[in-house]
Amino acid sequence: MKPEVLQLSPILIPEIRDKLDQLFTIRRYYEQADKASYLAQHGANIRGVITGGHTGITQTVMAQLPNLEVVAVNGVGTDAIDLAYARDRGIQVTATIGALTEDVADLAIGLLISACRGISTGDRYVRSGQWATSATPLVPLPLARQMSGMRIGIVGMGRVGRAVATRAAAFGCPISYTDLQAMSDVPYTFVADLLALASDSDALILAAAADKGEAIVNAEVLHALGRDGYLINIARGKLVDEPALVAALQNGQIAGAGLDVFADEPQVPGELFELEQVVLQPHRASATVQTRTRMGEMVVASLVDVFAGRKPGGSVTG
Ligand code: 8YV
Repeated sequence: MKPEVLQLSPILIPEIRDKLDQLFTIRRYYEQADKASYLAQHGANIRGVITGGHTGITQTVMAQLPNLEVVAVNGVGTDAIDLAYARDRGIQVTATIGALTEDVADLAIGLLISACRGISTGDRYVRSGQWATSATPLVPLPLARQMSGMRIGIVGMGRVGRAVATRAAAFGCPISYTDLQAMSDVPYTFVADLLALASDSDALILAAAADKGEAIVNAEVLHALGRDGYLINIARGKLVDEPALVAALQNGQIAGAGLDVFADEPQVPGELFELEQVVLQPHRASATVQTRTRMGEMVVASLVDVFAGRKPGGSVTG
């Protein structure tokens, strides 16, 4: 009998879907209209769960899976899972650690360039036909902000933070960072205080885990970032006080933002739609074929390992 696995969020790579169906009986929870009866029907047989990083799994759902052995996160963030509860029940939680570092860092830099240089604005301008009909076609839009050489402040010097730093360094950007402590193995400037980091940075890039669920980027931090500063978030929306961010952008207290993540996804504050200096993405920093394939392979491997009684790679529960 194949182990039963409850899938909470879709997997888009056909080869991974096939592999999952080959090895396990996959219960596609996310497709069910009546989730409560589906759980009542299948909950007792479920030995594994597949879920996304920012969507996780609630304790209420876990409580209805009495034989659950493993939650395989198709992502790196485990902030949407009660790890203490999982540990208490002996449920292993695994994540695709290392698989998406490069893609997420790429998008952070992409968002920064796009926000500074107004790439989306330029694209909209050309598509709308405005350029062709402009009275001054040689000066189509206001001048942009140079990205090379910007002082970059990185919040969280983990895998993604480091990958962002490597890329930013190639653009000639001086790099500072904050984290719980200084890291002896990186050549960048450690700044313990987030406010001080924000005020010394032209762009603040959020690459931190959000396990504490705290909105560390508040009105004060945004004020410190200042009217020439940009905020880039490829981590978690809940790291930012979103109403304060909207106000800071509307009032010109910061220059712009590049956001892949939001506090209440897929809801995005409508005020942001009106702001040209903001670049928006629907949480897709890891969404490339290459990375999602690697992530899917890691998800499959951790399920296989746990069901075979082996310690899985990427375990976050120890
Ligand atoms: C994914 C993420 O969008 O890794 C994470 O924690 O938030 C993202 O990479 C998500 O996990 C996709 O399932």
